[in-house]
Amino acid sequence: PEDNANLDADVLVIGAGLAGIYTVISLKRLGLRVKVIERAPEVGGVWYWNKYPGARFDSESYTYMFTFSKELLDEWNWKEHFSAQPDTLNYINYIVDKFDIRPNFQLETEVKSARYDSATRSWTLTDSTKRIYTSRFLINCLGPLTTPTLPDIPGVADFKGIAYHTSRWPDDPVPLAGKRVGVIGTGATGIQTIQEVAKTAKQLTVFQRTANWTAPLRNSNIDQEEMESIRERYPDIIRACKASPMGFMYQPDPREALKLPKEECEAVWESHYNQRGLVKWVGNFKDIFTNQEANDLYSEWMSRKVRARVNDPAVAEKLIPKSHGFGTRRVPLENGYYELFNKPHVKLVDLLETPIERITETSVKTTTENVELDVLIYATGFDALTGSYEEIEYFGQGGLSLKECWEHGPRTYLGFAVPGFPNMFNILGPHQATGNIPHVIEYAVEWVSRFMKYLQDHGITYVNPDVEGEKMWTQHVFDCTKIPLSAKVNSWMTGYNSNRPGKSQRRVIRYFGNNIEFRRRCEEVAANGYEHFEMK
Ligand code: NA7
Repeated sequence: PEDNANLDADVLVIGAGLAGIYTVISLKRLGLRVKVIERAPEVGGVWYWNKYPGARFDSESYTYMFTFSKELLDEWNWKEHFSAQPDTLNYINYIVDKFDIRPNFQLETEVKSARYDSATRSWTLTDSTKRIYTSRFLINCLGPLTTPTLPDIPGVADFKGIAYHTSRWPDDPVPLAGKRVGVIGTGATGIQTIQEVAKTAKQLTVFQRTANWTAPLRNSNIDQEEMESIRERYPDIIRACKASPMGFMYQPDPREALKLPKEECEAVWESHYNQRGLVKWVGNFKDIFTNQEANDLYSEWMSRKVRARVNDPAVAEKLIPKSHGFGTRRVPLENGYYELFNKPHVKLVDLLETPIERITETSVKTTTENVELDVLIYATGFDALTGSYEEIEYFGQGGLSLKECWEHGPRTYLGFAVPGFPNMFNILGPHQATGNIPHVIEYAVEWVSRFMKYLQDHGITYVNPDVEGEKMWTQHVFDCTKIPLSAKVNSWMTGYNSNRPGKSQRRVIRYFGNNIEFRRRCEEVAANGYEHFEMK
């Protein structure tokens, strides 16, 4: 098992998104032979797949990026405060070329299974053409929102017009101008899509089941002068992100909404509303996130904003979420979303009142109407976090199946590793910190890379977390769900997916702890010589 030479790579990585890309950059620095296998025809991961109309950051571009290279920070100029998908994909390709890692990627290759062999301490991956790839280590960079879900509604396959899930949008332009378009889903994706499609469609019907909170984005272009001033502030911005619980440049306001005079609260909220970006969510008073009464106050204040922007009071009420408070699901940002519903060609269908009965060859049929459509867009989300792991068959020691191990929900050690699956690490998988994704990826990849260096330095060819570590971490992950209100509502973050059997109730798949605490715990494990990892 000490000889790597007859293996195809020292490390095989699955997935060529930001996590896979930074893994290659980091591990190449250790002199390791790294190969990434990716099913898409291009690198980019989520930013390759999600090219639906209107796809862009909701986080400020100059915070939602890699920070590991000063040169990269110096060279890359953001065009907008909230980067649109094509420019983000350019950014990713720029990184791949700058660090000269394109040869490390094998694209258009779909891994179907990954099997660990105890005798050789190696992994064998098999792709959809039965070709095999071998390595000492396997790093899964599958992405948390990878596996799209179509709605579990009769007739989905019957529709004869143009139909796409937003994350499978084609490269060729989809004719939307002058068409009758329907969008199912009003999550972050639906809200972006709706705003773009409404610009040219003849008629747009929005099929909304759960209304979503959204608030102004206030995007604008960044000229050269502003970019230079942002660049000067990079050290401060990066410091702020590292000091923030979710990795964004805003800190939660340490004051409590419940303890402040109403006028003072509302003045802060008004000021946030008029600013660009996520401050109105992640920069809010700290009790908004944990105290229902405080959250109710803010949600009521936000509801007034919706009512002021929508002409028809009945439509406004439908657009105001009733089942969850502001910020307890992912808050997308908007530019004129509510005003769209004042336009004659945009219609809201409330699926809670009139559910979809079926999709026909030409229409979406609800309990009260038949909406004829040329184009049907499914913005119906993903089988989050665990879905991508279920698409590959993982077999660990003695043929142990990951599917079976995770049958009642994922269990990991630090979100990085799973007992019985030696020499395998997960980046941004279940039970690992999330938030500002590029920052989270940077930390996770750097932690794993430091560990790989340690293994290299100590001549270790076998590493496997123990069950005790898994038990402790899983308990910690469960404990972290006790406080935040976001852990108590149905959303992809709580493992809820009405379209997948067995997933229509909440499951603990996400880490609800904060990034600072996550890093503290991971650093402690490293400082203690990687406790709870068995090594040979
Ligand atoms: P989300 O946030 O999971 O949203 C999916 C939307 O689709 C949501 O409004 C769902 O309503 C709706 N949906 C799903 N299935 C159905 C069916 N069967 N019928 C009607 N409506 C349905 O996914 P997104 O792609 O918008 O966002 C994912 C993340 O990407 C986002 O959080 C950002 O981080 C980026 P429901 O709420 O289930 O009633």
